[in-house]
Amino acid sequence: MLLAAAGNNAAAFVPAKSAFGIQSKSSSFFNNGIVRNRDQALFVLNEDAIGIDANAKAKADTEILSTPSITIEESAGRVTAPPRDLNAARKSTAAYLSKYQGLTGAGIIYTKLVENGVNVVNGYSGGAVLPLLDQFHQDHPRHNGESPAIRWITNSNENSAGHIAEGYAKSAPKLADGKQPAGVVVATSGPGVTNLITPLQDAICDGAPMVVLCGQAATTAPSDAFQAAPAVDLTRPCTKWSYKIKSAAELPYVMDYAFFIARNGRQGPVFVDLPKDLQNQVLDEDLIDSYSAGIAIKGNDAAENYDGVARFMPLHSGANGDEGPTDHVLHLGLPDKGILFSMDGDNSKIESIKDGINLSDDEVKFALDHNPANIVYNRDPDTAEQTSDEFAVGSKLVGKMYNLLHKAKKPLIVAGMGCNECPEELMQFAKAFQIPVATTLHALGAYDERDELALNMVGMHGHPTPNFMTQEADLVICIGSRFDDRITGRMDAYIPEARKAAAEYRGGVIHVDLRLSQKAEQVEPTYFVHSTGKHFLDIMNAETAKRRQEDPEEDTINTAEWLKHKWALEEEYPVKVPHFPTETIVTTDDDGIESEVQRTKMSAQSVVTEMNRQILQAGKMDDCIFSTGVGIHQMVAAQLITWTQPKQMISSGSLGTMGVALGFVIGCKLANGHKMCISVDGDGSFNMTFTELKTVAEQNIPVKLMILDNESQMMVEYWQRLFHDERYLAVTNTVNPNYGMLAQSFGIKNLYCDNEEELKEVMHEFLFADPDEPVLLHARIEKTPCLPLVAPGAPLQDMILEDLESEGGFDPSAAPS
Ligand SMILES: Cc1ncc(C[n+]2csc(CCOP(=O)(O)OP(=O)(O)O)c2C)c(N)n1
Ligand SMILES: [Mg+2]
Repeated sequence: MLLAAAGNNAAAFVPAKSAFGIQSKSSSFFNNGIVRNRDQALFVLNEDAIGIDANAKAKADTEILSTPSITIEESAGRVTAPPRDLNAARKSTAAYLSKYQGLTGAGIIYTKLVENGVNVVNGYSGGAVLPLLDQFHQDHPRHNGESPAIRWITNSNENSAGHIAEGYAKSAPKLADGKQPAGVVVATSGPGVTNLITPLQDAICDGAPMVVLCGQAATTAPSDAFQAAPAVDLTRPCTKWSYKIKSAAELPYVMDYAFFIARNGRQGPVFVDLPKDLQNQVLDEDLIDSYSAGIAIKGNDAAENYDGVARFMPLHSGANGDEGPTDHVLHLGLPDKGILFSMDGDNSKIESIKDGINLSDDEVKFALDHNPANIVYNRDPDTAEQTSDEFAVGSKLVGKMYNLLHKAKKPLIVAGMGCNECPEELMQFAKAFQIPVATTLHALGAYDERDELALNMVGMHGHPTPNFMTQEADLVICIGSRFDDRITGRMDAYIPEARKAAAEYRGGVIHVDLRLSQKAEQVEPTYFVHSTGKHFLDIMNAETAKRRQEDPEEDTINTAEWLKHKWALEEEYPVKVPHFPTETIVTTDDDGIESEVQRTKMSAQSVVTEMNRQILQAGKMDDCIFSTGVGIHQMVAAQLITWTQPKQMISSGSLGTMGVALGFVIGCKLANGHKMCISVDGDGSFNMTFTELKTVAEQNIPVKLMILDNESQMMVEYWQRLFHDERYLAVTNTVNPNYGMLAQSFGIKNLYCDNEEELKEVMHEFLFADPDEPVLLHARIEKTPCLPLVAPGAPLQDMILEDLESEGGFDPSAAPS
């Protein structure tokens, strides 16, 4: 529906079939994997406005699309042609801004939060953010005495506010546009910002969409003003976009852009720095006029207009700034990562398109990591020659890939985060070829573990069977995972059979990722599909249906032996649950009367197994979401919970941040009020952030908080046992609080259990007795490691399976990081 004209030497694009359509691309355009002149993140006016040349259309092959943050109307019946010259651009900018005339910067932000569908914000107060905070107050005149559209939640510190927003964003159901909502945080300058660095880094690592809005010292303040911090510099490396506004007039664009960037491509956090005076600045006619008049054209004098850091200005959409119409196009972000966008004809919507502007290599790389091009690449193992093709039903390389899938005798799917959006499509694909499916930590539940093809979690603490089978597989289909070292073991020993099969044209590696930069980053793929997991599965499922309709012979399955092998391995190598001997102990009751009772100590594994059993038995697993901290308890939960739904395990998978479980579970409950949200936390992790119990109590958020207390940072303690001759340092939590009393002091119901005999009953009460109020369970457990553990530096199949047996003798430098 849209598209830009191209200048000299620039790529031309056909209009998208729809705003969310699939595009194709000529091979000449992406030979050798080099793509030029493609800005997937450009936003321009509608195609009529730009006047696409019919010949260019005919020659063109593809367009890649990112989706807009706001619904796009089809161009038919669209409003008037947009401006074609600078004056018109200025006028239309002024017209758009006048919608917000009379509001302060803070008022515009609040309005834009509402426009972007935000209904809850977590945060913390501070002088620099007072004007924005005030907007949330229910007595603020903007609410006309009604309840505010946005629920404001005060946390105990900004760090938790960030984790809550992340938990919200990671677990929330999709919005009408098919994408996750962003979690939103409001905080003050200086320490407010620095407290947010960990959640921002966590969110960028795990691809969680977040919009973080922080106050800043006034633009007139000196650089060393009280609580001023170089917020944009601090947050730039851990955000997709970090920007300090220069005028309240920018805010309508900045806010839409912030949500767009956070929620599109590979999702992630954005940061907006809000000087206090600009939060108070009123967008009046004069400001609108002066802002609109300041619009410049990017052309040959582009350098003049660049401020070298972050920029925001309308610019010329013609290639190289030479010829072409002047459109209402805006540029935000760093020069090398800037993203161009524009409002449509009536200036009410952002549209995403691409354009013929020449891009630098960095810009191309950035753009291609945010917008899948739907191209499949094939590497010939003999000649190393690369070919590529459009990724579409019936294309040559898709046909070849299908043949390989059909031929393989030992195929295995590694499902990563990219499968979380498409569990049905994944199951359809796996069933069609009878391929077993292993999942990464990020994708637990993307394949229902109750199904017979499920292999459960793969990797360092994965189940033994998927680890063994990965190494034996002749074809590895990795969908939406980056081959992180946590799932591969020693890289040069990874997937030897698939590598051999690739050389013999009977297998290899199919890698699907929406980031082109992941191609051959860790593993040289036989096929690389630059696409989303969902699109990959849609196309392969459609190709399969077509082939089988044409030839029923295609329906034959070659994996029967392979599946028998799977079930045999699973029987031989289950994940073990440590049990302790039963002891007879003497207890004294309140009246001082002694009696003997049988007591069996618990392990993290036995507690999680009992929880899992009861939830499954009650038929409630689909209605549960779990968060974890980082440590043994996290891996035990990953191994032993029967995952049935994607986004059911909310954990810090990439950064491995302790202390997130409480914030995450609050965010999960805020986004999924009807679900049972349970945090499975470790004592060390919980100790980091338990101040957030205040938020739980104050807001009466009915979450279930389980603390697996082994008085230790057990994961690291075990490494010290294996790799440092039991010299334990910094890992023992000898003085943990009495967690029950701690909960009690906030008025939160609490339970305690330290033995298997009482576990069943206590667990039942914890899970089912109080659906509408928060409950804390202090489970006192013994120290047990989480096994299997792939020995560091060892191949994936080389696992420590039993405690005691395989300890010691490892190279200390090989300890996991
Ligand atoms: C913020 C942070 N600091 C340090 C670490 C390193 N680390 C990984 S696991 C772990 C121990 C976790 O202890 P606990 O939460 O009690 O879990 P357990 O292993 O005992 O189940 C540590 C210190 C980390 N991942 N995150
Ligand atoms: Mg612990």
